[in-house]
Amino acid sequence: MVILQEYYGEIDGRTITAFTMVNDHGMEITCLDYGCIITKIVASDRNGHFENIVLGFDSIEEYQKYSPYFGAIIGRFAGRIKNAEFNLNGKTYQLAKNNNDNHLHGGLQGFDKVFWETKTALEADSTKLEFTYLSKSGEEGYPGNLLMKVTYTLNNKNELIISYKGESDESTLLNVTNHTYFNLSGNLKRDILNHQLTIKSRKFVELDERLIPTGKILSVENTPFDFQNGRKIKDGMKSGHVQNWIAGNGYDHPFLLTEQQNKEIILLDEESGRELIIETDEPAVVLYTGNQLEAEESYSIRGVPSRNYLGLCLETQGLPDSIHNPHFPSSILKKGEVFQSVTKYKFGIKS
Ligand code: FUC
Repeated sequence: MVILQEYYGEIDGRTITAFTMVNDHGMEITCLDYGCIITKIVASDRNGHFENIVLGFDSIEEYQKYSPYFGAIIGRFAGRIKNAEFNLNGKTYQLAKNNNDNHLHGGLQGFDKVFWETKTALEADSTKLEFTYLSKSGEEGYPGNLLMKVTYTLNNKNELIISYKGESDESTLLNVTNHTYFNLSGNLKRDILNHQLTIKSRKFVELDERLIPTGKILSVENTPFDFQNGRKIKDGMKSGHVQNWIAGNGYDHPFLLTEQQNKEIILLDEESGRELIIETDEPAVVLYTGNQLEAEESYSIRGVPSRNYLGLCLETQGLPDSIHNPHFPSSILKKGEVFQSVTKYKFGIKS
């Protein structure tokens, strides 16, 4: 196992380092000490070809100009908070409005746009990157000084393990995830519409036109949202289901997981044979199928023009806007309590 380090770029005169963890099978993960951004995951297909399977850029300028959160850690709050405000313990907090009148993915300068102090650790069968960030009280409108730790581990079982730990000196909101866009075809050869996805979930969250939860939790039964026995992503593109249409002809929805840490999410690209198994202790996963990737100002992702459905996100997390929906699992982090969660991504070949 090896960890390589190289200069990646600069923001405001501060150097950004790219760290590449390589395991004994040749699998590689590259990430930055800015946003904990995963810029590359290089994994083998069934013929032993190693190719990149995530959306990312080779310069920080492109991230700053174009990135819809490619590969980054999202916080303090993944997903939307309606009207960018909430009430906690009798006090109203105003958050940054960065998605119409709402708050999205932690605000204008969330965890994806800050420097993280980074330590490396090399063990016999794994390599680790430990990222630390102190989010000060008042940042983006949130209360409490919040100390965050995120660890990326790559091991010799071809697993990436992301663990999160957060502690605040005042009660606050915390709902974190990683926003990697996967495309298992390799080097963006094809879009993700033919990827096959299985999710152990019987219920998903209904969204309104602004992609805010209505408060209703719907059954997946007899809808394109039933991934329990696996289905292709393209089923949701022209399904005629109002929820697919609202999302921009695809998926942008939280699914409540019926099982945790037991192969609850499986993504497969039959053509390359690549399979990704995700296990988490979070209550939900947001499936976002890149329905808005075709930006007004066109740009390229390592030479491939950006277009809708070029990548998909599987964001393990709590539910968006939970603070306004008391029947959703809570994302309140109480003063002095420690938040912890772990998500494991196992990269393999379907036999
Ligand atoms: C996802 C979606 C949003 C948004 C963003 C880039 O998580 O939920 O709708 O487009 O990422």
